[in-house]
Amino acid sequence: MANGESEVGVDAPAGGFVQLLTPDGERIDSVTTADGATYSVDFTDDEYRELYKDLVTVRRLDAEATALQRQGELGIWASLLGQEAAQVGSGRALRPQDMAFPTYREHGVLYTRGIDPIMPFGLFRGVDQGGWDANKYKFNGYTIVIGSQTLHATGYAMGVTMDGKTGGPDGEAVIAYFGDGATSQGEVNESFVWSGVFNAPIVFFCQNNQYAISEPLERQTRIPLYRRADGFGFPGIRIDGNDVLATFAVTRAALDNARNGQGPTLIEAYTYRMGAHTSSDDPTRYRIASEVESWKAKDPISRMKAFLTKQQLADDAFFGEVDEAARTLALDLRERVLAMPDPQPVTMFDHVYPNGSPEVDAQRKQFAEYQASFEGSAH
Ligand SMILES: Cc1ncc(C[n+]2csc(CCOP(=O)(O)OP(=O)(O)O)c2C)c(N)n1
Ligand SMILES: [Mg+2]
Repeated sequence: MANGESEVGVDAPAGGFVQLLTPDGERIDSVTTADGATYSVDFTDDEYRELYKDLVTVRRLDAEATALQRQGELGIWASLLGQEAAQVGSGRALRPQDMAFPTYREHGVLYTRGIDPIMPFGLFRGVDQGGWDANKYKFNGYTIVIGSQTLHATGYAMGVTMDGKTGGPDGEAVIAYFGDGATSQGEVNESFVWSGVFNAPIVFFCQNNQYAISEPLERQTRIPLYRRADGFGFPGIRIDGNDVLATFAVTRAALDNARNGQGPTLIEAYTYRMGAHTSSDDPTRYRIASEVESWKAKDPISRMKAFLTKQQLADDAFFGEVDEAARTLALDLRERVLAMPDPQPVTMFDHVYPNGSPEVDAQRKQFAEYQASFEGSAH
């Protein structure tokens, strides 16, 4: 909850969180936090159904990517499984003019920005750098360097103010995505300082999926992450990150506050990484099955399905159509991945500097010779 506490929300951690849809699919009309802000959503029946469709679609394309990685078609994959509501809810809360700075796991946000979902497949296959136009879609390139994008986002947000682009419904706001682990990085804390003192129009959206690879949350912080904002002088709020409605409501309000000159907000989306950190990780080495099971009961998609069913907003025919459309998209992605070329490792030197550098050129030459030494031999 926001600064000042009460135990609210079904299955909430101590201190509570903003929740508008319980794990059983019960709708909570509105939530008022200790600082007096009230959160609610006012969706049409179609908008509720569209949100459900988004959730199912991004889970399906993520599952296809995981399968393709296992079949040797992608070099690695960072799955969003379990984090669909945090990503779809926050992504849909962005207005068209808002700018997003993702990590490497934000395939769901990417999808909500209207980017062709094939793009991250090329990146994780190693054949390109992602390939989307960051300015056209207002969604920057993926970053692997933990926390670095929060500084880029802060600088960009300060620029938005300097360019006079804030204010009113058409004003621009910025969102920076990062994980629980990233909060230990200097960059993230520096971003908090700069955004705070410059009152930058930015929302810090932390997906607390409970792990930084194998490190659990209790090895990362002594206080709930949203309370870190107190020390930097801006509001922090925790939401049920498996609740797409609460995620939408709180993110939309924080972005609108930012665009209207009220400065940054830190949102902690309390969620869970259901899969491995990446396809290179084995989570059974550091967490127990019962923990994963307990989070299955809080699944973001099944609660939305339960809600739609109880409210008679959707029937089996609708759910079947959504599944079929997601399957068709996944098969299309598969075909397009299979048609991609093999990665050429030597291209890793291509984008280090825009105009080249003697040192990198020498490294490229050395690597190309090394590679050529294998040619013709079985490897
Ligand atoms: C600066 C830096 N240090 C270390 C790493 C290695 N690394 C990759 S992912 C990761 C954990 C990140 O955890 P979190 O921020 O919680 O994000 P999540 O992967 O859970 O989404 C680390 C330490 C890195 N990529 N960059
Ligand atoms: Mg994490």
